[in-house]
Amino acid sequence: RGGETRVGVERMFGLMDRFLKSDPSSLQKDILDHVEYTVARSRFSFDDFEAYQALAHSVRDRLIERWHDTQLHFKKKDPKRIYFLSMEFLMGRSLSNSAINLGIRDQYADALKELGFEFEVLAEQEGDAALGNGGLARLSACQMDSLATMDYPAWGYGLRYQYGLFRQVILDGYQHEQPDYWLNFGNPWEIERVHVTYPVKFYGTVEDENFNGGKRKVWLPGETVEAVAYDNPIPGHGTRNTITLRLWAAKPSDQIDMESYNTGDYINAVVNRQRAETISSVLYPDDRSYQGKELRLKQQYFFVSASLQDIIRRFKDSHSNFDDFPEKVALQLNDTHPSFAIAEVMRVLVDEEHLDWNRAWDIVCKIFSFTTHTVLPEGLEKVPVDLLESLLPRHLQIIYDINFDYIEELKKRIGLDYDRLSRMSIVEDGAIKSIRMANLAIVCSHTVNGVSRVHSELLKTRVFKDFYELWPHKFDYKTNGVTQRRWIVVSNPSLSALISKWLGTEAWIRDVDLLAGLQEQAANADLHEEWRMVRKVNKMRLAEYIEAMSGVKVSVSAMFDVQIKRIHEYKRQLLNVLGIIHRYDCIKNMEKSDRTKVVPRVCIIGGKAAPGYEIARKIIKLCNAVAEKINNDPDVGDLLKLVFIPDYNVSVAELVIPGADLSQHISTAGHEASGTGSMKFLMNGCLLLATEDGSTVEIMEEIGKDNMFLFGAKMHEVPALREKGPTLKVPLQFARVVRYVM
Ligand code: 4GP
Repeated sequence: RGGETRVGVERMFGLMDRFLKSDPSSLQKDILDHVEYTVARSRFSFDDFEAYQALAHSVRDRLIERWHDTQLHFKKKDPKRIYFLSMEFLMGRSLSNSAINLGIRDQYADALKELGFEFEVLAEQEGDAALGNGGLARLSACQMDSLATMDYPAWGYGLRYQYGLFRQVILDGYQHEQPDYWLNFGNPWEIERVHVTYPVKFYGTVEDENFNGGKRKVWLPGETVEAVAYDNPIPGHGTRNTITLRLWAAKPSDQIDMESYNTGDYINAVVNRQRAETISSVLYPDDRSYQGKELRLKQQYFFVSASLQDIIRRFKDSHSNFDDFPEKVALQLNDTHPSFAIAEVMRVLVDEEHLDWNRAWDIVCKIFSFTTHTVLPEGLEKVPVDLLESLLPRHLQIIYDINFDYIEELKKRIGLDYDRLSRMSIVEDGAIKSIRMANLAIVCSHTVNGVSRVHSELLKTRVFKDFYELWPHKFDYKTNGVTQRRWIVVSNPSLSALISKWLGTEAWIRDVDLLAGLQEQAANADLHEEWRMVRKVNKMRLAEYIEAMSGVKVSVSAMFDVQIKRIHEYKRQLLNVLGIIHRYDCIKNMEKSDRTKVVPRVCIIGGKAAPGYEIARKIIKLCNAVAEKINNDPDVGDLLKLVFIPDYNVSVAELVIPGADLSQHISTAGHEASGTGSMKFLMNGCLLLATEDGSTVEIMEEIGKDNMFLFGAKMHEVPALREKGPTLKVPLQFARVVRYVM
């Protein structure tokens, strides 16, 4: 540590010349240096992708400066830290967002122009980081941006999957899945921390050992895997706060198993060790149902164990008494997926730190809070006891012990109501004995939140009714939000400029409530005209994309009617397609003279189906089959088009949303926990056609009933309608197609 002498420190500061400069010629020099030394191309010959790589590294340098400062600041201040544990983060691209949040996007654009490059074009070279499935995962990404912007001392923890969400390719109308090896061309946004590694253990046995005149449990694991940290700095907007998203990758452990090497089968021994890496190799592509897959459980425990070792290490750096732990640590469970963290904290405190059980339990009850994202019963994870017993034998014992104490306490509170006791138990007896992860999370968390007011009501009155009656104080809701940084500033720069101009400030980029100031100009014809122009340009961009992706030419003067989200029965893309068939049929049967009254419409649908979800896959096929028919009917022409946009992801959403006139959020009432797509469309000035479900109820209160097209049955009407059965008639010519596909 010779550098830490006074002279050494002064010399270092002198050489660093403080922070990197962001004037055009410094940026140009920086980019070219990265072309030469990082990308290792000649500065006289490099293509767009190489320019993107150099640009990304130049932005990353500036991120790193702030990131170091942030870490140092929080280390000194030692505030309570928020740890957000999530199996999924759907980050999308990073370049524009980072440059904008650092406040130097325009400087880069100018600098690049002189070098003969366009910022926008280079930004499109970046692939999406798709380490998640749907709403839950994109919410995590938005939350990281907001935590950074709002100056929170926050950390995100997750998994660095080598394969993100599959790429969707449409062949003959059917979805085909292709692996997304997103790291193929390197990832400039992450920093590998070779020295931040932790052993994660699996399998083995639990033995009793003599300790302090009594007995204690000792877990003798059968397999050890190494977790290596990859840090992704997340910059806030208008602040130097730059927080960390730490993702773990699995590597074979350093501990050499002499046994297998001594048997002489060197090659097999190496190959076996290499298997460790499979833990973080692939994201499960199902949203909501993951029951009983060993690899999935391994992933869950792997990231939880590494994260907690890291969190506890950080705590112990400046604290010696675990009673202070709840003052310094808040652990947010993003759905039930990271719930093993509860048993893991108990294990570490009791088995490794030797706290007595009650003291450890007291600490656990103060540090966890739990967000649930679903109302669907299949979304509530269950882990078969058999599997857990072999994979994490000590954790199973701990969960049993927690359950025992809890049920005893429960009996005192509610008496011997065995039905209710069995419903509320963490352990489910039955053909397959399992652990109910949601029950574990509720019992041990101080707060359980739904993601909209309606969702929270459903949790209290249906999904977790028993628990609500017992602990009403635990239940709360936090209606989801989205970040305007990504969903206006990055994705719709022209609208962003328009808003800043008319509000006379950019402060809305940090404080979204300021958008309400536009109300004063609501009747201003100039504003309308400018906004219409912005929309038109965005529609042209989208129309070009549609033609490139699907070969369909669409007219920008038609209404763009969009439904983009995961394909799910409850989200009712099927109903949308049936509606389109009906519209087509009406046009066909119309007098020619009446057709002039029809508003031309381009229906756009996009989304991925979980590979094992047959009906969802068929909905995609149906959509493509109907599109084929309609788009090739010259008699209908521009009056109606249907486009299925393949491989829907964050970047596609950034392109589609600003160009939409109408967007559909037509889930069966009572099924969408919140929904966040609606908010993104809304902030881009798009009209909503929506059921009264999830967040739309609250959106309607904000914008007024007159500004939304309410659709379909209300929640209380749904059961009777289900009873009655279908009433919709599909026209004959399509009935065959529907029957054939479905
Ligand atoms: C989703 C919900 O379906 C959606 O309503 C909500 O807006 C979003 O989470 C964020 O809270 N759930 C999932 C999931 O994505 O995997 O359960």
